[in-house]
Amino acid sequence: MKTFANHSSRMTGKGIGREDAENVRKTMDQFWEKLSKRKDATKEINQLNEEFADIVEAADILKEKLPAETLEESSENLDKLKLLGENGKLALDMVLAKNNQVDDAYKKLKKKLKSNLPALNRGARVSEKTVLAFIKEALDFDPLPVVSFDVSKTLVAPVEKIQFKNTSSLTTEEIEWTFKGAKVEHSTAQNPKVVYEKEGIYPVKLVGKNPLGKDKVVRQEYITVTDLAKSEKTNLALGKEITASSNCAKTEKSQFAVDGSTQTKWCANDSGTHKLTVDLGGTNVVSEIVMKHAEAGGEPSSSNTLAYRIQISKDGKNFKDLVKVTDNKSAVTNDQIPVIKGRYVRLIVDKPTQGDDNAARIYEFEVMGLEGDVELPPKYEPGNPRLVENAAELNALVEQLGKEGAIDEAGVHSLILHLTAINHYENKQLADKVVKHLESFKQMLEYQLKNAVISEEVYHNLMMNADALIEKWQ
Ligand SMILES: [Ca+2]
Repeated sequence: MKTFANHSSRMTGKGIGREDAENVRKTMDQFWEKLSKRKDATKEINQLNEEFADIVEAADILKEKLPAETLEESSENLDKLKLLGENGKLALDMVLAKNNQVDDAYKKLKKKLKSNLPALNRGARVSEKTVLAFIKEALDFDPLPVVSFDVSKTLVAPVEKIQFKNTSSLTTEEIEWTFKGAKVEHSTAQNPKVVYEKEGIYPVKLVGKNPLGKDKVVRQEYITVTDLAKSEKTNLALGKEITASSNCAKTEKSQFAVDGSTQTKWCANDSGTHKLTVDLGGTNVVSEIVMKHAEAGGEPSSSNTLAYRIQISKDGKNFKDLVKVTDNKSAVTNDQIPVIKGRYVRLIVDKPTQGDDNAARIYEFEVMGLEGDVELPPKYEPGNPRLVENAAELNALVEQLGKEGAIDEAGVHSLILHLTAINHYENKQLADKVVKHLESFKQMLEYQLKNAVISEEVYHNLMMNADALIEKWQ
């Protein structure tokens, strides 16, 4: 048992519990890292168990020893602290059950934890944020890869760089991007920079794997490349007509969300869901929504919008969802959306602040894009490269490239070794084996590209053919 002095360290300032338990956070991060990579996390599991037990014990001891008047004030906080400790332990047990594939125990614990979650999110403020964060992470944990990504822009001019960022789960060990129509169509980098040379609307695919499985995200018509994007994007909402579900005061009306100033805001605090709708005055091209929340106007970060949705409409009646955010903490949000035309853009505030405060505070609502109903480029259609039908044809292609001097003799030899195996499994109709060997054929191509055995052009040609065969057999 730890000393009482240690327990009382959980009482800080006005609240109970530590704002930032840095060491505990570090242990949690190490735990997630090891668990995700299927390494032994016994040390971290023991430390976390001890930490959660310690929180429960601290709450009990404080309740017993505090003078009556202090206790009256903080009794609710102490109950909450205890609940956090108990649920931290539950979360840890749940994750381990999931990881060890004890499905019944996992389902039971998850159900319990989910039903406890509302009580942990509301009521007395306890600043043990670390444990609450851990509980939420535990509920999101999946040993299988979960793939996702962010992008810096969805509307660019030809040859303008786009920065992609892999945001897949820690459990995702290998990734592969496909940028059809881009200058370089394949990448295994975490955060590749991508360039498109020609106008068009392009798809993006990200596949993630680990030894337990794979996941993928495909976004069709995701990147729009047009010469029109050479000029600066405009804030289409600036000074436009805007309406809101309600306003806190005359000086905090909806128009202050589109006046271009972070000194002024729209505030809404009625009981219903807060909404803001801006009329862009005509059909425009929208590609990005920038919002400046409470903190951007100098208020506490706890007042930043936690959850919101953004929708668009051509007629002001039928709206389409563009963005759904459930866990924002930032002062400024920047949501990239695949280019879309519309006239009315609506913000729905699902959770106005980080806590119980129901007032929405939006200092600026910026709808970025191109002015007017301009003509967008056509959807990208890959030219008609002749794709092979089977390993034998791919073999012939490799030999042809060898003859042309595009691949040296040793390079041809190693590729043909793979293709011979693939041909064998094709004949036996063993799809799994065909795909597996095509994957190692692709790895060989990557190795050859890296070692300058083949050019980027040959690499892409063979890669595209290998992918086509994989798609056929999957
Ligand atoms: Ca403003």
